[in-house]
Amino acid sequence: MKNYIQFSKEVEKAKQEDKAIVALESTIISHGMPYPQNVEMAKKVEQIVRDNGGVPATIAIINGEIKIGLNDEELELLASAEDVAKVSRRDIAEILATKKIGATTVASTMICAQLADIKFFVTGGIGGVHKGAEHTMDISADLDELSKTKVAVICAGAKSILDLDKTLEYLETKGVPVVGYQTDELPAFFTRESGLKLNTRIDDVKTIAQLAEVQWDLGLDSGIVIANPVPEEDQLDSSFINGIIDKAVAKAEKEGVHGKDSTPFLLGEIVKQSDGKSLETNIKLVEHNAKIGTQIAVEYSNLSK
Ligand code: PSU
Ligand code: MN
Repeated sequence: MKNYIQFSKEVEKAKQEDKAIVALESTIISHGMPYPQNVEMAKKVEQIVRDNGGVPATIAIINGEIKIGLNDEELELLASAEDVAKVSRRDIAEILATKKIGATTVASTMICAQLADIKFFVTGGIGGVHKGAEHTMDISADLDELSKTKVAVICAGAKSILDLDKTLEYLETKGVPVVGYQTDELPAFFTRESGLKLNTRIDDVKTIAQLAEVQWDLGLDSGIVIANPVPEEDQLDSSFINGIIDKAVAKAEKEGVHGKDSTPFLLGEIVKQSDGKSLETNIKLVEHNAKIGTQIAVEYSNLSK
């Protein structure tokens, strides 16, 4: 195979020193948050990974290369350029071959992380089964990726722009372990609770690292969802945020937004309609995921030492 992968200096060094590397996605930067909060968030999250003993590897596709680890200039480009493609599994080859700029989603970040031999990936929320999927068939490619790619994804659950019940059912069907970190419920991104009980709760990071080791030792080559609720003090009032989400979903339907534009449209509407409150919470929960996710990655790398 031709080499499509370009490691940053920091990640290259981390590989040689066998340090815990934590993947980060770029769609959250390019299509998930407004500028300049997006680039500030990206840099802060990288620093949190370092502060917790890991090495951050933000992933994107630039000029025919899969970049594993971005420099400041590349982060700025992803955060502010107008023509950044949203790249899921289906789009990777096109964006590489045509040498465009692409931001990777959960699905494609998992693929690139696996190619780079990185096993832990921190983000905000995963994609899932959209509301009304029984008519539209809009189900994020993130879910199938989780069923077949060996990367653990630390997130705050999924936003209730999605049908969370069906999202959990889909993951169960596909055999993806969903672990609640210090919670019995699937967190609903902006809020700690969704009313949906999880099958697995684990309260310490070491046991989660051990679960990952067993899963992959057995050749159960799927992803793992580690659901880490937003900190208590940062969560939003559920009736406030769900009211905004319902309006955003209705607006998307009225305007005929669909396909890959659907999630970015809904995320943008929520930030606007909440006067930036949702953005503050979004940033806090990603930061918290970076801390817990890095602790898990460090524990995992210690298991084999
Ligand atoms: N949910 C969020 N923020 C995000 C995304 C989802 O709260 O930024 C992004 C992630 O990159 C995720 C993608 O993988 O949206 C899912 O898009 P789709 O539903 O089109 O698969
Ligand atoms: Mn979709």
